[in-house]
Amino acid sequence: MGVSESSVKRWCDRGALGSSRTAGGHRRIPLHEFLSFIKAGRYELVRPEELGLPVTSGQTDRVLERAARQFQRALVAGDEAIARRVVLDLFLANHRCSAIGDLVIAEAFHGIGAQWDCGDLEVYQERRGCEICLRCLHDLRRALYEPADSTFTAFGGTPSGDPYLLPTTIIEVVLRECGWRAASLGNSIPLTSMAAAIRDARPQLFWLSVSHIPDEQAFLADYSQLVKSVPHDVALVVGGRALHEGLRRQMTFAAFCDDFRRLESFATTLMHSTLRGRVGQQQASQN
Ligand code: B12
Repeated sequence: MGVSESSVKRWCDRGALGSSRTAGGHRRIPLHEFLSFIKAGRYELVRPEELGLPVTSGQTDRVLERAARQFQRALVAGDEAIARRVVLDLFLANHRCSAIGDLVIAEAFHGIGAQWDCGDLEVYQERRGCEICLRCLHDLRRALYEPADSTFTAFGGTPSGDPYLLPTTIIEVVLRECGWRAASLGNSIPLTSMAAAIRDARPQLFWLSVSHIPDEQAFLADYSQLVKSVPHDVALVVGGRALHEGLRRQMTFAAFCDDFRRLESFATTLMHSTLRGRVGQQQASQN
């Protein structure tokens, strides 16, 4: 951070910077606590490489639109350092992960799709770009706080035959940022197996990310079986480019969201209404 050791100790002792003590009496600061402190105080991250993070540019007020173009260029060129720096800078500049997902990552990949369509891109460039992007998302995941309790648990993934990993990985990060204990199960999971995961772990929210459906009739049949097995207290949220209106009309769900910012507001509302419900129950039992 470029500040003195005694300042850091003082912040820790005042509780301004979350820390714990090691057995030897040293202060230990979790990475997510440190990054939230930097974000809240608008401090500069002087030597991010010491923490295994990409070197930031120092320009924290990036405009998302410009960032999307820069991110796309870095992905196409295979420049991982720049791609990771763009994403981390946006995060440190207090942009929500949902906005980074919608306005930078999805935008950059739409651009990559268009370049690929016009024959301006080799297949390897697209695949390499996806790998780099997954590593950028991993950086965000490391930077976020992991809730210790499982009050708000969420998981999800993509159904059989859907190889698209980016949306489900972005959702994990978006929900973690709003305080959910969220985990992506990955891609191409049979819906019967998703039903088993829901039965085993009973999350409050389950997301199904659908970007490609090899056989729509088979998908609808498996989906209706999944819905029958989902308990009423689990919110089933669906989204993804393959869920066109005609298909959605034949499906039942708690919410369809067409981007990550809508998913974030749905998940936040769900958290608040659950908490309100609990307070109401406590008050009723006290009366
Ligand atoms: C990367 C990519 C791939 C990779 C994916 C790798 C990986 N590990 O994820 C691979 C190599 C698998 C692939 C394969 C193919 N692809 Co492809 N692919 C893309 C590309 C470039 C990016 C997709 C992506 O991840 N975008 C990032 C996400 C975040 O954006 P998004 O999908 O738009 O999501 C938005 C919303 O839908 C929403 N959302 C998405 N999911 C969810 C889920 C929930 C719960 C919620 C709430 C919201 C939500 O959030 C986003 C908004 O911000 C797109 C181009 C594009 N325009 O997107 C083509 C694209 C989707 N692919 C295309 C094609 C044609 C193919 C292939 C058929 C190519 C081929 N001939 O083999 C195969 C299909 C193989 C198969 N079995 O499915 C076409 C589809 C055309 C069409 N009309 O459907 C596209 C549009 C490219 C193009 N311009 O032609 N592809």
